[in-house]
Amino acid sequence: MSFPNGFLWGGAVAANQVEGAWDVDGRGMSVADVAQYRPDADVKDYKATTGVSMENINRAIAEKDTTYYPKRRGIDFYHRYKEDLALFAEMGFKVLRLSIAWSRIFPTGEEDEPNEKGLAFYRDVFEEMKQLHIQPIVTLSHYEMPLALALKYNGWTDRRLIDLFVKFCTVCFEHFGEYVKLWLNFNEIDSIIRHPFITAGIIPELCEERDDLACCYQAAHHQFVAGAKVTKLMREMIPDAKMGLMLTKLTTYPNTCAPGDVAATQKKNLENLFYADVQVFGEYPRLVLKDLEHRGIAPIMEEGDLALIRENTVDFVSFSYYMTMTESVDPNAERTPGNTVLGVKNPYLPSSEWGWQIDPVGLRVSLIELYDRYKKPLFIVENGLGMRDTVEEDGSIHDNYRIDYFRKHFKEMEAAVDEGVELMGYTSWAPIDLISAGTNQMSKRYGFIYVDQDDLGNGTLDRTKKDSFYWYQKVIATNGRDMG
Ligand code: BGP
Repeated sequence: MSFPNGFLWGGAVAANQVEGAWDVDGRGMSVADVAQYRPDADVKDYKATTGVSMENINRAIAEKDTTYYPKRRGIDFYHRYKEDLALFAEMGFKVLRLSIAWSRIFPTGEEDEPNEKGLAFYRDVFEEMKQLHIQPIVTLSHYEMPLALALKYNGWTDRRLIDLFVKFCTVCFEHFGEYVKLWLNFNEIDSIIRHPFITAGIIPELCEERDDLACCYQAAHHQFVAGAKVTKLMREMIPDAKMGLMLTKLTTYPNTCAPGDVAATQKKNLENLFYADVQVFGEYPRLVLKDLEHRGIAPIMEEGDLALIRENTVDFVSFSYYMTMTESVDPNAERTPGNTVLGVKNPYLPSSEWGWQIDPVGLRVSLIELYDRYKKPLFIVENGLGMRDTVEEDGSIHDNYRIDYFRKHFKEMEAAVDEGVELMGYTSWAPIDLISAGTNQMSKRYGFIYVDQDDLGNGTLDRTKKDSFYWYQKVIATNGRDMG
């Protein structure tokens, strides 16, 4: 058993969680800059940590300090990218997934001309990666659209966002097409219904005419159309590039073999896969669409939308995988949080402090399900373990729990490849500690590289290699043969 030659091992980050420099070189405010760290919030309640209101957005805009707005400072990748890229290269990375902050290129999303300093930053990053032989895989939209577009249009609920996004992508393809051959459109596109603001700039209280959920499906439709247009554009502008969709793979098992649980589980999984179905098959799945129609929340479509979606499907399927859930019709079943979801607890699985259930076999199940359904190459673009780390007196960090997590997941990945799944690569979330998307904490650490910063931004920002750094280096060097 072995991973294919040329397997793309690496790591994944997002601009809003690492760059910092939120008000530097002409960058505009993004939806990430108003995400507040709330020390008293229950980190297992994702609605409390990701929810927004006009009141707290306005308060955030008036506040220039970064202490409670950690994504404004990130881990200062903006100024330290050379050091970080060198560390990734030392681990042997073949690929790095990163995103381009829309608000660094078009500060409000509506300027006629792009911000030259923003373009220069990414050009420098891609040039440096080229020198280090690290291939980029770039997400065009990763939870960081210009805040101005959320305020003016209520984000992606408005159809005008399609053209604004296409304009941004045109600039990205024009300036970075020579470096970037792997693109992803919308990070975790399915998360619109779970955290509409972060994903699509939707401020629920502005959803006047249609209810919140209808707004979300409308926004998703606009993203499907935009995604199709952008794929078409990419094929014209960079013929040797490939476009992938990006799904939060939320595999759900029936909590029992009671037929009611099985039926409820089936529905959950179809709802999750819906976002990939549209982008791979080029059409809305009949069952989900019917359900949306019954509930009166089906999106309004314009003539030509479905043809565009049909003619411009994606080249590959990428996804994040952290945990699995179960489903039950019993209202009293014990629930547990996952990646911005709440599901029924699985008695067979351990959980992290944040409640996310650890399930390596579920990764194999997910890979096989996705490959069998879509018959497209797959790319795992996020997988990892958020934990608190302890720095020993001598500065070392013994994160055996992280090594154990990855080893178990890699073995299942290998088994899926062995069964015939076409897997292009794997990027861990995240190779370096960064700000949590869901809780805005720094102390929920994912990296092979430790960053000296606490939840309130105290610390030197110095980088230190954890034990897992050397372990992953060995895995990559042996293309997964040595996971010991
Ligand atoms: C995914 C996001 C990432 C990310 C990761 C871990 O949903 O695409 O941006 O951060 O999950 O989540 P968290 O940071 O909340 O632990």
